[in-house]
Amino acid sequence: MSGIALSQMTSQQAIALEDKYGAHNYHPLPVVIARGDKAKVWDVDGKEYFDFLSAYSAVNQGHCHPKIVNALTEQAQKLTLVSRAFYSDTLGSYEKYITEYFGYDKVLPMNTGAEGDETALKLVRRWAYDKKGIEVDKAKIIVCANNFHGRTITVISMSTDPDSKAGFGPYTPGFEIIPYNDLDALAKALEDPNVAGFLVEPIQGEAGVVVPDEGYLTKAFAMCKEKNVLFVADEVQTGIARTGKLLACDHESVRPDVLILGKALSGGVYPVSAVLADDEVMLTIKPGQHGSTFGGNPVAAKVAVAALEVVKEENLAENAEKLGKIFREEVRKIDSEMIELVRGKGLLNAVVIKPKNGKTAWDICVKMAENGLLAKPTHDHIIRFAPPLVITEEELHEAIALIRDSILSF
Ligand code: IF1
Repeated sequence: MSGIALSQMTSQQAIALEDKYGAHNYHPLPVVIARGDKAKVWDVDGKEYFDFLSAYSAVNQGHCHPKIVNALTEQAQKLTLVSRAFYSDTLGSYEKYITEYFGYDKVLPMNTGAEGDETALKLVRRWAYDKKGIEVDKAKIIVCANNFHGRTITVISMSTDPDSKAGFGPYTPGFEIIPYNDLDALAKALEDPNVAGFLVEPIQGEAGVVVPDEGYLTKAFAMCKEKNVLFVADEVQTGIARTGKLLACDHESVRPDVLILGKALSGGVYPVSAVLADDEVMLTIKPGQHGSTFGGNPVAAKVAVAALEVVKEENLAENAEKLGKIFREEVRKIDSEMIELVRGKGLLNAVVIKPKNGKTAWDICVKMAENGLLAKPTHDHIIRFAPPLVITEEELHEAIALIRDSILSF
């Protein structure tokens, strides 16, 4: 497929159309992708790239995984959407499958990660009033600085990132922000009897793949239990085998009271998110109190089952664990003063870049794109490297060579 134009459109035409007719809410690398397969994508000119972003960890199963695409196309020709005004022949079996897969009583199906977080926040508040007995409208939820949980108004009300938050006020109240990976700060915040939940990313993705100290999740969970506070894990980005275990919480055998999933729950084929919890929490929401037109639709149900089956059938967590170790070991060997540090778990890694002669992480990403590897900086100085978990060891070594050549070219 090298060099054969894959699309009638040139890169320039595609970019110009997006610029003229689309909102300018992104600043993409100047690469126009036309096709994806496994760990690779091709641009409109047929140039091949390793995809080291994986649509922010949504295509863990690899681009256009045939089993997942087949699930989509088969169901799409039978029944796509009936809304939850009626039952369907697909939702119940999906709900059974996913609740047994992750070990929870029930699931509340949604579409995007942000909706998953919003749903979790509503569940925590309803549980606070109906079960914990907190005075109505007084529930507090603790979150961490530098979090990323989505782009809706309530979710950015919890944010400390000016880009995500500034200029969108007034904000939703009821959130306490503490430093990440700081148990003393958590202990202090938990003293407030109105605290209902602690919402945390087991690894902070957008913040730059910030891995907390060993034991942080275990101790934080124990402290929450002691204070009858719900431990809510946002595994939208870290879940579905990305960090070398099915869930990032599994590295510490922590079972969140509320688990939020998204992105790779569909293998990047369709928007699917889910919130899992046991009956005590889940049944605080009654008919008519929450929902979504597309939540749990037949296509999403079939796609999610296929995507989760692939994770097990292809041992994606084990592959992520093994190849992640190789990635960090090999990239740490690159002899460049631009590499400040390499961190991550499984195949969710980041390299912190020290600018050199005015060259930054962005310049490295542009150079890597020229060399056939796609990655994008998160904030100014950190490059996230997150290939599809189906990448082979041979491909990984090829990719590392491209990363090395690109960085050493400065
Ligand atoms: C963008 C970031 C990553 C997430 C976690 C919930 C959501 C996300 C831990 C919301 C989404 C995406 C959103 C996308 C870019 C990407 C991202 F840079 F924005 F922060 F991955 F780190 N929880 N993350 O990471 O899920 O509603 O998007 O389905 O908004 O630019 P969503």
